[in-house]
Amino acid sequence: MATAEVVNKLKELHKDHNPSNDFLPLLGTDHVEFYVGNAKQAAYFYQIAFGYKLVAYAGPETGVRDRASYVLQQEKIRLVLTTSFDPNSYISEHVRVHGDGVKVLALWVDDAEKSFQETVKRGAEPEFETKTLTDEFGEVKMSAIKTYGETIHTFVERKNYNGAFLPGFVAVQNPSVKSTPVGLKYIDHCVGNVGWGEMNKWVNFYEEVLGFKLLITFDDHDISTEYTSLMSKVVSNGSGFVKFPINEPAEGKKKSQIEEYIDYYHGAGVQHLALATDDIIHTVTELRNRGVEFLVVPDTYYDSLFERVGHIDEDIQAIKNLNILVDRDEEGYLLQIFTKPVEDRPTVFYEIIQRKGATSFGKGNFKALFEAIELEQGKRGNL
Ligand code: TYF
Ligand code: FE
Repeated sequence: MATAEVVNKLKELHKDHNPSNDFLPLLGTDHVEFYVGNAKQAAYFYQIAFGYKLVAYAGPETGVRDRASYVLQQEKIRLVLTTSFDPNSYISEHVRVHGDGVKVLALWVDDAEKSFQETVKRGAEPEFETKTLTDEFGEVKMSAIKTYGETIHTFVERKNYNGAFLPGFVAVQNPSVKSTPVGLKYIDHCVGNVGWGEMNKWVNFYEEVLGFKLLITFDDHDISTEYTSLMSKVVSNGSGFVKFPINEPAEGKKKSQIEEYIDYYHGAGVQHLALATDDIIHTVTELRNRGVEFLVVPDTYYDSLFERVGHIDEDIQAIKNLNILVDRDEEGYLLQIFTKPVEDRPTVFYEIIQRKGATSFGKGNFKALFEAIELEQGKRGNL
């Protein structure tokens, strides 16, 4: 699809959006929960390297006997890192199979029970029914449904709740790790990788069960290099604030990056979280100084950059030095960069994105980006 079409589609999809007839009005992403082998050390990484602040904790010291959870926040982004002490728990099983990875994409709603009823009625598989959690700071209602792989969507209703995170968590007043934010603001999109031939099934799921709309289709011709290939469709909720691209591997001369992910994650799961900043030069400079590793595109990428995207406000030399990618659509441009996987397994990674009007996903960068990914795949012996 041409960029102009994408932009028009976005406008068309959201212009008639009326929250009162949306059966699943979403207020945004509430949090993303990872199940990990050692939450204490993962929390240190996210505080020091990514600049999150530890805001809440649950564990033995707070009366939770079987696990520890760290809640990290930077502006609107909230990550929860959970580790289990019980080798037979579903959490430990998740870590055994997938390594550290995303279990929960939690959605912030006005009505957790209605969200559960409406989605289950349309075919969602329940994970857990609505439960009410209370403490001295108020009440939170939560329900959950299953999505691709072992990932779940929790619906979180927090009316008048003014605790640090959820009942059961204790606010952390003075974290021992002194973190400095890097300018990350909100989650722009969350991407899932699914198995061969499964993309359309999951796109249908988001359309039929959650009432999302198909926003963009990238076929294997859009997303292929000389060697590898994938397909991707982006679904979005009514307000346009929640966007879930779904990737599946496609046949190429060599192994698709999506297949590599599936092999190491042992199933479908979250591939990347795109985090928005409004000063990508500052954010990426900080992340690099703190040891975060990024994919590398060749210097020749920048030879034709101006021709492709025209004028940009940022200093081109700084963009080139930091290896940031730029793309333009009808509405503006975007700057983006991708980390290497943040696990030993080539599974979860991050995108840092700054939108300057653009509402698209950086299609003009796909070739350079996928070649950069292949370079890493080759180093791992997985190409
Ligand atoms: O989310 C997106 O669509 C872009 C591009 O494996 C992308 O960030 C798509 C697939 C992929 C890596 C990046
Ligand atoms: Fe992305």
